Amino acid sequence: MPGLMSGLRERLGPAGLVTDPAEMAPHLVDWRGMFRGTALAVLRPSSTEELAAAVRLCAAEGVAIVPQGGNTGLAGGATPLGAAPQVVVSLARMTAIGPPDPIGMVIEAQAGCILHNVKQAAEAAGRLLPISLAAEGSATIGGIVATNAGGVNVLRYGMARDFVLGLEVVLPDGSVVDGMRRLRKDNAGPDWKHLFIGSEGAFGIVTAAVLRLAPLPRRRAVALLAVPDLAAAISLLGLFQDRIGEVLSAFELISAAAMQLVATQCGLIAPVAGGGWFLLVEAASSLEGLTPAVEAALEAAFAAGLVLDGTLAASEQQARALWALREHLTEAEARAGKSLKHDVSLPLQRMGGFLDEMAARLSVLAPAARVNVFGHLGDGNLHVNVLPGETPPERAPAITRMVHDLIAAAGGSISAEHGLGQYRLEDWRRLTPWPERALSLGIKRLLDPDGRMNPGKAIG
Ligand code: FAD
Ligand code: 2HG
Ligand code: ZN
Repeated sequence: MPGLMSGLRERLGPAGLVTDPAEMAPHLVDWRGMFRGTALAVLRPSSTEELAAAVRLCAAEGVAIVPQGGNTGLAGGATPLGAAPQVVVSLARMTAIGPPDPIGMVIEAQAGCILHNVKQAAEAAGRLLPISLAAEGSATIGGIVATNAGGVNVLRYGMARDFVLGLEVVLPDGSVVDGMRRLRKDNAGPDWKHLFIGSEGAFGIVTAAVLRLAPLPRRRAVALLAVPDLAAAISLLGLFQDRIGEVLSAFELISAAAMQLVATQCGLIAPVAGGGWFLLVEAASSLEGLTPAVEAALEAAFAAGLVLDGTLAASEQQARALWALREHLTEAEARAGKSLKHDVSLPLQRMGGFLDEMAARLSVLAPAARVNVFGHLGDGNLHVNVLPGETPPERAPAITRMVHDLIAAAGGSISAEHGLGQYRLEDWRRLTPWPERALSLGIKRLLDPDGRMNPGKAIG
């Protein structure tokens, strides 16, 4: 398509159009190397206007668009399929961060900003952007919004959706919708921004966001606890909700197997004697009574026989070391081999039954496989990842189908926080009842009638 390429080159300049195969290569594969595709080019616009002009040129030629942020997604959403002519649009050059407003409690950022940098800017003004995940050094605001990312603080603060006050988006026809309002209250018309939050690039391209900030807690208490079983972990969640619920900011579950992987693959050793499960618990507040309140809750937990062993970090350095165990779980798993990821949520009371049934079925389907479970227990979200070992690769789809079928039967979700991408689309089709699927497909048709936004991902 020489006409399109010369138009794009003219509009984006040499820094904005990448066609060299070596330079394009990292944009055509996800970070785990699970999904690969092809594209005509990688576009790197430096402004919303440039991006919109490029989208119009693509629309005129019927070329599909795959938005890409930090490429840390875990569902293949940012990897082009290459079935139809398509370009990757990287937001990497759109990185402006506005000055935080500490009284209005907002910050503005372009879509290509790294999450960590926006958090730092907020913290410099004494405020918190409470979206926290191990990939925050690479994940971008556009990707965070487009996946409605979760992370380790959802229990207290909510998902990305809860922090988006305003959005700017480029629609598939190249028109720009400027909704960068800084309002907590805005009932003037439908709140269309929520269609784009979590839409994984299937409706349009997010170019900037106004994000709500929270007060920055000046103190935190971080504990690592070993518990005998999942029932004890769930009871402990109730105990902490009763006693320190207002300040509970993370309640993370780590299986003994996952902790073992962090030790063997990353050399990080838990300072607590193992039970079946570990919990990483964080409470945060600026109020002085935080640590005594957490200590009292821990005493009650030990007295109730819910905890086998535990440690409360005595310094910020120790707190960071405990968090490092949690933050290395994905890396440790990746070092152990290519796993089958299952990012599920389900009602807490059904979690134990689901895990038992899943283990039983897996032992028949893939006896050589190992399960690596961890997750955000406080949100009912488990990462039930399967390391296949010597299992024949052709059995992978059956394993994932089995896990997703059990989740559907338990009234859960097959994508709690990572999105459908290309990885879960088929199972979403299979498991979503028609009226609900028809609704999603109708919205897709309305916003992207030619089906050129991230085809084969998220919706279809
Ligand atoms: P990408 O991977 O580039 O893209 C993700 C999706 O968003 C794709 O469908 C893409 O097309 C679309 N997209 C990207 N930018 C835009 C845009 N500007 N406009 C429209 N669509 C766009 N996720 C969680 O929810 N919770 C976690 O705790 C968590 N932890 C992680 C830990 C590790 C170590 C890793 C590697 C990943 C983790 N993730 C987690 C997944 C991932 O980091 C998030 O999904 C993140 O939001 C992706 O951001 P990104 O900029 O890398 O997006
Ligand atoms: C996390 O909770 C992320 O750390 C990644 O959502 C989960 O690696 C995974 O499966
Ligand atoms: Zn997670």
